[in-house]
Amino acid sequence: MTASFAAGPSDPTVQPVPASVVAQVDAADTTLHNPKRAVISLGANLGNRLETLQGAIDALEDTPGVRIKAVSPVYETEPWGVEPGSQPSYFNAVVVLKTTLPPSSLLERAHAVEEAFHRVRDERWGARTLDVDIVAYADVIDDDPHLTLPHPRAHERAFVLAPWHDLEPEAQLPGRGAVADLLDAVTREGVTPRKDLELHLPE
Ligand code: A4P
Ligand code: MG
Repeated sequence: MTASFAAGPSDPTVQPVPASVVAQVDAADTTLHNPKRAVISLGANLGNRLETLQGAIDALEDTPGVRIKAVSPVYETEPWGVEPGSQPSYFNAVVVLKTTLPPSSLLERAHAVEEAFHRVRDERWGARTLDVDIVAYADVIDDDPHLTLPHPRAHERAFVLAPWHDLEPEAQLPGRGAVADLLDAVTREGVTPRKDLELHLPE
């Protein structure tokens, strides 16, 4: 969008485009020509956990403007943040994708995928068929509670860091440092690789 158009032509019936809209359209244009890398964490502790995780990967790939690049190994993990023994264990995995969607649209899509797998939101950290979180989007750092980037708890969770490190040993979590160092600093207790299980890239 050009500045002269934004400033408004002389025809009085044509309203000038507000600068904020110009900025948004320009940002969307830039993303379209320059796909961004995002890291997504998947978790399930109800239902058929492996099938759900694979279904979520396939559904993300079916999103226009999203291409899955890598899928991590599967980990079986003790529920974090709740009384031990009060919930079934999770299966967790991480995917790396490239996307032309801006972060807000990627989050909308993540929620739609959760809903497709009958996710019910009743209590925070409650058991769920599927959780799809955006761990990181390019090098964006943003403390907006609706979409905090990177994910505000990713740096302290072995169930996110371990599968991500398997995929990308050199990865950096924006604002937090090397994933390898973060992983060294947290306990891996209760985070077990399930080498007998496998998720795959969508066909
Ligand atoms: N939100 C803000 N930033 C983000 C982000 N980067 N990615 C907002 C995704 N969502 C983000 O999330 C609540 C709100 O967070 C959303 O509406 C979104 O706008 P939610 O998915 O509705 O609820 P939640 O997941 O129960 O809450 P929360 O606080 O996001 O929980 P977490 O931190 O995702 O933890 N234990 C094991 N072993 N494995 C797990 O996967 N997951 C959780 C959920 C707890 N314990 C776990 C696991
Ligand atoms: Mg969540």
